[in-house]
Amino acid sequence: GQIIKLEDYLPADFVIHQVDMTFDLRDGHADVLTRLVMQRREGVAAEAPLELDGDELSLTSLALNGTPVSPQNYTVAPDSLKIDDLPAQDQFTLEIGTRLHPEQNTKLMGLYRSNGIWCTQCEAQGFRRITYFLDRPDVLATYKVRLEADKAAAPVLLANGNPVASGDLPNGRHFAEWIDPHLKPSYLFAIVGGRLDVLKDSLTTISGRHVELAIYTEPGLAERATYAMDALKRSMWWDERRFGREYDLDVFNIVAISDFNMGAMENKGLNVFNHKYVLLDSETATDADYAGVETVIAHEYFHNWTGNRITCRDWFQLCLKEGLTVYRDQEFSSDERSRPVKRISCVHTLKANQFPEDQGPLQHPVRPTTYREINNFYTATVYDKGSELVRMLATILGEDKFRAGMDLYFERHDGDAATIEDFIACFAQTANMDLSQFALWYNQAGTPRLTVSQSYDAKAGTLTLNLQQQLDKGAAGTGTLPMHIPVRFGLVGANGQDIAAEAASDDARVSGDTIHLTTASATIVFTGLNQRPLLSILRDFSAPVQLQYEESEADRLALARLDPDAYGRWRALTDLVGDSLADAARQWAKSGPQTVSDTVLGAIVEAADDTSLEPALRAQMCSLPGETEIARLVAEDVNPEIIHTLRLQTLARLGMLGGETFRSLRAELAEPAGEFSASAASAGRRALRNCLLAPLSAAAGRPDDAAKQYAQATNMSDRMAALTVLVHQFPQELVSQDALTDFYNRFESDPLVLDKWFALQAASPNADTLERVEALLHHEKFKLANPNRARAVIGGLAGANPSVFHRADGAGYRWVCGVLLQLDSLNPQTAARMATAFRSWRSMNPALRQQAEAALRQLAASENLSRDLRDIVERTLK
Ligand code: DPP
Ligand code: ZN
Repeated sequence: GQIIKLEDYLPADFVIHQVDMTFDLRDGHADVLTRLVMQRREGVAAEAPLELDGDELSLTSLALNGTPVSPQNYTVAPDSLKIDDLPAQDQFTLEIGTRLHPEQNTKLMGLYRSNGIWCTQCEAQGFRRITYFLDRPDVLATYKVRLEADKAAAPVLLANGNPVASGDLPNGRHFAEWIDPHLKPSYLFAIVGGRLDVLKDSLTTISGRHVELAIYTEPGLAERATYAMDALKRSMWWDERRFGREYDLDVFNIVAISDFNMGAMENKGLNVFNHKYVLLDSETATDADYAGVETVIAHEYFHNWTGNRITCRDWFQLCLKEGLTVYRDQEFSSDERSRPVKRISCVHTLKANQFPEDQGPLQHPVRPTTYREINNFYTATVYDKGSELVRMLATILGEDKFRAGMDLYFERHDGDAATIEDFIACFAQTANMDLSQFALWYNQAGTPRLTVSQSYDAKAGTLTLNLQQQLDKGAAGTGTLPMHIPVRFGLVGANGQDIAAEAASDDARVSGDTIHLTTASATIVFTGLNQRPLLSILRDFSAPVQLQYEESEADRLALARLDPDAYGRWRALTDLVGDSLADAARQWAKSGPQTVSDTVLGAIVEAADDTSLEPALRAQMCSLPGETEIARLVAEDVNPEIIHTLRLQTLARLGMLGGETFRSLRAELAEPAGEFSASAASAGRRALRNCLLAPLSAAAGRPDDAAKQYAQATNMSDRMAALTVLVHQFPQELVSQDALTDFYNRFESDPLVLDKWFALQAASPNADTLERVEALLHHEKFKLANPNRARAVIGGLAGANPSVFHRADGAGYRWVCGVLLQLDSLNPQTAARMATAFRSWRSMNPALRQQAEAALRQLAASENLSRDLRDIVERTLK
């Protein structure tokens, strides 16, 4: 495939002022007529041809200013349309007819049908699968869309913008017309048609605009969008309050779709969602599902300003809208729920998803400079690290200057297709700061190591801190210059309070609770200390770095107990537990079975029981890191089998130590039946209660508690927690099989819940899991073409079942590659995404490395790999 480079960016030769489209939706095909009002851009050579993008298109008509274009004046192929002899200066209209086959579109890009519903997905390059177009984000136009369909098949017809007309047509057909008055790039285009239920509401914006809100679902499910609607309204109000951003159309529509590649899509005024992020109630969804819906609803809504009103100049700038919008949705959740709990869960996600990406063969900077397939750059680095960079900017500037920079960005770039440089320039201006060193964060890939050491001089009453940053060259081969790292910290006294310390040296700037490290190394001396303080370092995870800090077990235990900063307590305990497990796993590989000390596990029991902390935070503190997380900490020559056994044994020991405490906590936290609330506080209590079930069951070595909880569960969080313990810890027991059968019988007709049933079995560490998963592929409810179902089974195994995926005989690797090859022929984007499970193969032990490489090489040797999957496989092998 061809490599696209940022440095080659040039604006298009032509501009598109206006787009008018008519969709004639029929069973079996759809005819699209697109009328473009265009003009050669000033300064472009008069003889330059117009080259439009296409993808698997078939042209049915082509006219210029109303007259058919003669065949010698154009060249057409499924992926391009080139037209010569266009006017040198004047505006012209081009009419392009295309015929589509939505039912056959299993890539789920462009126009397709999901359970009979016509819908579209155009980001990043799906619009070129609908019509020939300048399908690039810097081509902005206003759109008018007319939809025609059979009234019974599609009583609901939606498009971007505001509805302007509708009515009946002969032969049981009808039409609807929509106008989107806002300039937009083609990737934000959307239409939907189908038999849909609707949940309606409305809201008045801060300046008095009345907005009709609607969430459309498949028949019979609208009631399950109640929480999503509530989250939408809260998002709209929050964006007014926090960022001064108001909604700008008369309607805001959301449609929930069963077959969807992404989580959701922010199309202007017509968000299309994976139904997973819309539909829920307490019987079918876990608390994590509720939080996910809230986050994604907010995220897509916030895109209206950060993404839609201000979009990206080119796809290299993806983080301009995604990193910023993730930052905004994280802030929303922090304000709506608990700030430390949200921060901890974001840090957890970043370390689990982005750190391995940064340390492996798929490494790329937050703003990449080359790609072969843009679909493969919707990554944790662009999204989650991208958000961390915005968060650092806010830390460096402080709240007021950050907000002023955002205001300037909205004002200056409204209606633009902008770049990261544009974004940063707004903050440099409002803060009157040179941010060029900060900007390195966007261009240099990799996770810097932040090495910290301290020494206390009792006589002088000083604490000397040395901080060093180092960035190694990784797969991306980008620069390694020192960056601006904001390091938040606290010096904690024995009484559990922060000591106000004076910095004596200005080697690196200390302002308030932040050290600004801008050089490779810096030494800072704090004076006036009459006791050795505990150093609470990198509070709030103020920079996405790998902390290397020789911290004694005693200090970590003390901070886990004393740090007045909740994040700091979690950090100290998590590092203590994680390092202990990683050390034990390394040692085990050399010299046989190891254990984690009771002192460490005792600190977990203490945290679980600390009523000064909110339950959700206690749940975070007392959940052992997962096997993949432990593998990440082990870092090289990983043996997943050892990690699996070590973790299970540690869980059992924790359950023994915590036995009485955990049991009485579980009794206290039990909710009276029938009193379900989805609130963060209730969810936190369930989280704590449920996270204690795993150690208690492991200690007992019996499934009784879990079986009882499963039988008595009145909500999905409790039910899933119990079923997970049964399937993970007691896969062979009859009660576990019975529970799985019961779960299936209860929820057979509910696809979202059934995904959980598939995923859970794929994630079972049992010896016969591969055979079972193979059987699941032939289950009557399995459908490879449905991304959620494919992700449940393939992702359940490759992403959530390390001891089976990394089986010593390589059968796990081969099975995953085999299914990916099948999936690739249907849906390349989803196949490529699942293939990233191999990104850490080089950190495995030599025998596993060999197996993984062999499986990947065999996959790479397949002839018909999509560009998407080939790109991932080849980069992973490099
Ligand atoms: N829909 C995806 C998101 O919101 C891509 N824009 O992140
Ligand atoms: Zn987004």
